[in-house]
Amino acid sequence: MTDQAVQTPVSSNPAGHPERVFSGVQPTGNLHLGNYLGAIRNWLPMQDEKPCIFCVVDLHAITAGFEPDLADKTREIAAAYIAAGIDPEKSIVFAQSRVPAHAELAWILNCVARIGWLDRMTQFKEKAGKNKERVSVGLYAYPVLMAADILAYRGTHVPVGEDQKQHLELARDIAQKFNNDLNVPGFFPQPEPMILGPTPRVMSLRDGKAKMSKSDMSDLSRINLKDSDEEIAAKIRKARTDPEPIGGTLEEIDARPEASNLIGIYAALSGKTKAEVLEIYDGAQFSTFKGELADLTISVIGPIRDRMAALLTDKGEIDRVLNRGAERAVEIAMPILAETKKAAGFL
Ligand code: AQP
Repeated sequence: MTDQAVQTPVSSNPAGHPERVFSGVQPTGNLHLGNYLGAIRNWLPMQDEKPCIFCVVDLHAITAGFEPDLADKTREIAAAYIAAGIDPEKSIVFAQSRVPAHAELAWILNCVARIGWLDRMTQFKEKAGKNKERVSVGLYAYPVLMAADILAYRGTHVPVGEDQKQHLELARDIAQKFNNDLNVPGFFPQPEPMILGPTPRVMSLRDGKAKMSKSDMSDLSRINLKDSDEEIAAKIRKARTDPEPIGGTLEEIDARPEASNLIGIYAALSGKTKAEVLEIYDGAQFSTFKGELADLTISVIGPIRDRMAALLTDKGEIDRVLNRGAERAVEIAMPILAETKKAAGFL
């Protein structure tokens, strides 16, 4: 960042604010294996270590256009969290739009973030493509809302997939610039990105150089958490690979993007390292490997999908969980917002 104000090196939490985990998923499209392996699964052990807040970031879901069935998609993500093992008694689970502090803090932080910083965000460039003039202001300002999501709770640890690293760096810069500009050292901690596991970026099954994504036009590019066993097996069978058998060193396999992606997925789902998977399948044809990867994927995703479906038969109960979560979130966020407004000089 070029601004002088953010050059000073500081500890990420000099004021010693209590540790707090914050993360979220937007309710757009279908949740996929990338969301699970890159984010949700890594949240589970954190519940026993620190207070955790897991948000369904529905305000982010409208940046590329209003979502039909937004409320149902929000419930689906909440059900996925719970089905994957998030305990809503322990962790706070809620919808972002139910806590006004996110949007209000985002406005204040919009006045802290610099246009030059946002201009560098690669996700915006990818999503806007050649249509920069026609996409919403919301899509452009999305990373500032993300900073507000975290800082509204003084979040200290943010477990995300690798694609969100740049946005987290921006959130750190915004926090520090607010603290510096208003001369309130340590007011906001600088949230630490936690990018974990052997697959911090799960790639598309159709193109090993593109991220697995909800918005990919091809459903064959991703394993959705809602896919049937047959769909999972068929997508893995059709996944692109190169003609060579599995083998070579880790560096050699990493130079083969599709092969590396499938081995990484196997490693993440089995709890092994990529090197261990390479050793087990050294010399194997992809046809054999894919059959075993499909069985493994079904054994992990199948039970989550079934629990999700069961939870979604009682929308009222999901709404009760989200309402209770929102009440708990408001209790934390509103005093921090009040302090922020005071620091910023509002009446
Ligand atoms: N392919 C991925 N590999 C690893 N982690 C991933 N995440 C997303 N895709 C992958 C992580 O999932 C969390 C929630 O992301 P999100 O859905 O809120 O936004 P996103 O990163 O923009 O995900 P998508 O699937 O690509 O959505 P669309 O297509 O709607 O933009 C984050 O922690 C993210 O890193």
